[in-house]
Amino acid sequence: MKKELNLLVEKIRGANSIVIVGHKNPDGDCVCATLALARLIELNFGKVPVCMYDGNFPNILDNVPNRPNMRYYGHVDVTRPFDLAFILDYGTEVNIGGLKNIVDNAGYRIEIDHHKNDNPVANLCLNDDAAAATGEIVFKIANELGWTRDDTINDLIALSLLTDTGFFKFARRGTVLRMMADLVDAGVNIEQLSNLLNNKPRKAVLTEAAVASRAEFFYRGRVALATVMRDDYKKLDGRSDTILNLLGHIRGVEYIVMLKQQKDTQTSVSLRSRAKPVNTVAEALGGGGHAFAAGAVVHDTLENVRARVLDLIGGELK
Ligand SMILES: [Mn+2]
Repeated sequence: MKKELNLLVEKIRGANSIVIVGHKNPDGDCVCATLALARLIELNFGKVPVCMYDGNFPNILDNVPNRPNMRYYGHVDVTRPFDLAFILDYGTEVNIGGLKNIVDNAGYRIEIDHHKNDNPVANLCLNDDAAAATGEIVFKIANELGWTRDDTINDLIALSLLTDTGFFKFARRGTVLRMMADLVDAGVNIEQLSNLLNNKPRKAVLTEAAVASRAEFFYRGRVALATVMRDDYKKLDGRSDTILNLLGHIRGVEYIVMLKQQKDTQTSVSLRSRAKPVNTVAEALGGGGHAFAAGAVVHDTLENVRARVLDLIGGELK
């Protein structure tokens, strides 16, 4: 690690232009790790990296520190290649989306990621698939190199840890909790950070509530199924975890399914399970994911996909 970190410092020192990107449709970890790294470089090297994203920027992140520094790539002049590109939290190459050219054209590439990935795109990889968030790796790098941090950086790192672990529900190691303890001692206020994420448009939340209230139940209440029709899908801006969470509160529910009608013949399936792993069901539909949270996008009508999902889950319940 020492050798890699020295190389990282050398590359930052030698670069006149630096870009930091993440995955398409960025989430809390992606956005906050990106902004934290940018601020760390600014504070410790006096250089201001350009932060860019592709896809939709989630409303819940509109109040995170330094949010205005994160720009949609289509609005940035990128005719001149960057000396150095950081690629954060991206998982696999396809997730880089429209930022791919910017990454490819950069003089040198460094990636920092906590996803399993057999085909990294960078020259230097600072990856750790045991880390709970990309922000965890950024924090570790900053500490090992003795970089100065400020309140903005601490808040951003804390936000990346909080969002990617579901406020520590999915924390598998003590490391991430010890980091959070350090951040709280340094002045981070978890309640404040939690509140600043409450920033969804009214129509999105009301639509989520309406969809949840129309849920159907199968197999004696062991399966809850919510359906997002096309008109509602637009109001949700593609994100609707609240629906899954709400249905997960119901006693006796083991599987939660959310179907979204994206187009007439394109239906997205989100699956959550409290019992057996559900990624096998997602894989049978051509998707994948984690053991208890998985999904797929199926090129078929809502009705057909609904029948297939219920059939597959019925098989799991036997
Ligand atoms: Mn992440």
